[in-house]
Amino acid sequence: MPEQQHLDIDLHVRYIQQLDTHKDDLSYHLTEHLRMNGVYWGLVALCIMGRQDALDRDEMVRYVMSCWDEDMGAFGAHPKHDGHLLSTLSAIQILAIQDSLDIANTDRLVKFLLSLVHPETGRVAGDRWGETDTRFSYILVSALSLLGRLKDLDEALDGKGRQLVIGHIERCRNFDGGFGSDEGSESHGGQIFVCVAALAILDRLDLVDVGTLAWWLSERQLPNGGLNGRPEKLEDVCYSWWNLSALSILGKLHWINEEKLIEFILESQDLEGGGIADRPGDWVDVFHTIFGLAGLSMLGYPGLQDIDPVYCMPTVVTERMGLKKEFQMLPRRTA
Ligand code: GRG
Ligand code: ZN
Repeated sequence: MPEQQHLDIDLHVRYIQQLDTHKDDLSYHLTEHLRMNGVYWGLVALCIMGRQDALDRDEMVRYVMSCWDEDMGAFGAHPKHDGHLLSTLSAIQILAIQDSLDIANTDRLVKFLLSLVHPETGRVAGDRWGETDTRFSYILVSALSLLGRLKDLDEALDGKGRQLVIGHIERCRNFDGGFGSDEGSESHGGQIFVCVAALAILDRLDLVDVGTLAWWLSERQLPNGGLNGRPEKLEDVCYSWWNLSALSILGKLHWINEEKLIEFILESQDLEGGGIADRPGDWVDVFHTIFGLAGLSMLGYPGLQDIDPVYCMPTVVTERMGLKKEFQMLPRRTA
């Protein structure tokens, strides 16, 4: 059997450091709408590798604040972009990790967040234009929790806010124990993470059929060790986050073959330029880099820091903020 590859931390740190240095590339401009998410993914990846300081903290905080959309009371993906829920959660997470959340306009943010809950169905929209998805239910709950303002959800909508949001997530649960993006939508690893993590924050994991869901999630592991997000689909490194974080919250991480998954993630590294791809041999990107590292961290890979599966932030941060919930981590191995 060939010797197992190792995780090249120094190379991946350099890969993340250089992401922002290609400002003349067309692709840099084409991905502007993902810039705030990208900064968050890069920062959390560095934190998992124990190298948070590899990007300048003050410069990052200044960038986040330059994306504030004063009209909307939310953060955009880049300066002058309209505020959106997706970039707003990333901005709040970055500020929290950098211990600078006190400079955000919390009251305006809470108002923006609560305005996105549908007063009858409990569905949550991503912005005022209205596309709804359980992703946004999670973002609402996670952002309010990080801001220390979950109680505002209780008081919203004539005191029915929390129950409305929970009720909608419950209606998105399927016969296979999984969750979809809306009522009647197919179960999918990504939607399962958002629904299970939102219920964990709201202390309503009693609504999850743990045995059935953990079985369905463990069935997502393919013979090559990688996980897919739903039956008959290809394996992809990012499900090492979406599926595994849900298993961690449910206390069933050991229902997958950890050795084979570790091997699959390690094989997806680019050992020349750094970064991790969706599967071995493909182009790397920061999205699969953070989620590959997060998967390795939950699996106890040596030399990595713990990641909180509920918030996708370093556990030291959620502990410091008093937000850490119960979840399972495999014991950290020694090198
Ligand atoms: C804080 C980590 C974090 C997230 C914020 C945006 C969000 C909340 C969650 C996204 C959840 C989600 C739906 C993830 C799935 C992303 C993905 C890999 C989609 C691919 O879907 P398909 O249908 O791929 O293209 P498959 O694998 O089914 O072929
Ligand atoms: Zn992917």
